[in-house]
Amino acid sequence: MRLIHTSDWHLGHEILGFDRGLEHDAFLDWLLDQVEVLGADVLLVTGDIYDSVNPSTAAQRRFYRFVARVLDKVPGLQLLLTGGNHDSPSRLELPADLLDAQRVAIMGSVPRTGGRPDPARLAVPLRDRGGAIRAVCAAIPYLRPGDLPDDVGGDGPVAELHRQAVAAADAMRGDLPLVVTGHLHVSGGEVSDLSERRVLIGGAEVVPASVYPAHAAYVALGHLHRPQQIKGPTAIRYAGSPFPLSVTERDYRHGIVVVDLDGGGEARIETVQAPRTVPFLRVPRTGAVPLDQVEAALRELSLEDPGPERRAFLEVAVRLDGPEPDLRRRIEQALDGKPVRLVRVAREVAAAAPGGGQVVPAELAELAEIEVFQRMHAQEHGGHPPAEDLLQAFRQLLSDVRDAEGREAAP
Ligand SMILES: [Mn+2]
Repeated sequence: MRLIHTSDWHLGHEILGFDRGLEHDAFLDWLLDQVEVLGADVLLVTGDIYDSVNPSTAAQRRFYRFVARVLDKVPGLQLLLTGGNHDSPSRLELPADLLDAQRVAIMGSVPRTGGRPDPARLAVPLRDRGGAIRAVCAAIPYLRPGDLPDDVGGDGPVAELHRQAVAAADAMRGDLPLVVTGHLHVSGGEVSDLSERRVLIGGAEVVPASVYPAHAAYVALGHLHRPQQIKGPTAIRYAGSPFPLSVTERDYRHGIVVVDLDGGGEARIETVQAPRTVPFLRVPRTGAVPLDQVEAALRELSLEDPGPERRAFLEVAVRLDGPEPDLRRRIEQALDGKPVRLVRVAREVAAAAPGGGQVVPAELAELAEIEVFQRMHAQEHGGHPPAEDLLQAFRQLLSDVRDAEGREAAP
């Protein structure tokens, strides 16, 4: 049987106020074709379907319309959706009662039995287009503290949950292949600079690849936006986001993963790159150059205008010797009339830190809280970084605030 694995759509995403709807529509149209052309039996989406727990009606309409179209166009296709940290579990599961449970399974959070999380109910049979069960999935969504069982194994509640979910899937599958999903940061995974790091404070949510059993044929992950394979006891993959969600994701090869499972529990894996609807430009291509050179390069940009929603996104990187209060205005002036959308100005401050030449983001909003704390400490205390116990206290404070906010507030 053939699965298509995709992830981290972030429907409703904006980049500095610029809507990504056109890119989402293009991706979903392309995905629909791929599902049909590649003859997929199951479409697996591993979390962060929406960009926010409270997505716009436009984002929800886009999602529902896609579900309706793909089920209609590809008879017998099964859809398995799992929740991410950006998704509201109950919102994601909301349409489940309107849909044929045999064709659409939605696991927003860990199901509960008698008020307690019941990881055994994460097991979902995967069917081919003829309706025959060909594999079983331990469909593990993003895990919030309330999703976790008591730690009876001694290696933490996350490992315990994986054990229970896999045991339930194993009991259901007999000799059929096992698939496991997750929406988390598995160690070894590469983090992209801006989009994900604010939800990964102090490595608290990093889980070792050893939670996945060697007998799993495929582990389908979401959360990290760079498509990548993870070293571990079996085939473990992040599908990645369908297109760059921040300028730092510009060079990733975004796409989908096509997974063929044979009866013997082996997976054959191939990636298919998705077309890029809107280009991401950077001036200069790498590194940073002085402002006058940036201005000259920007004035030389020669681009046709594809219309407001298709204009390229642009990142500019400037090397500065000192404060340059006019930076933004000068860049905007050099870009006057150009059909591009400026989304980031990175500054390289020559002698700012020991080691020199470090590119620092211009916008406070791009910094993780912990970095702001570290920089403020260095600034206030003669360049000294905060001591480890102080950092630890800061992380604790941060995590308490996050918990109080319901954790989902992260970007
Ligand atoms: Mn995520």
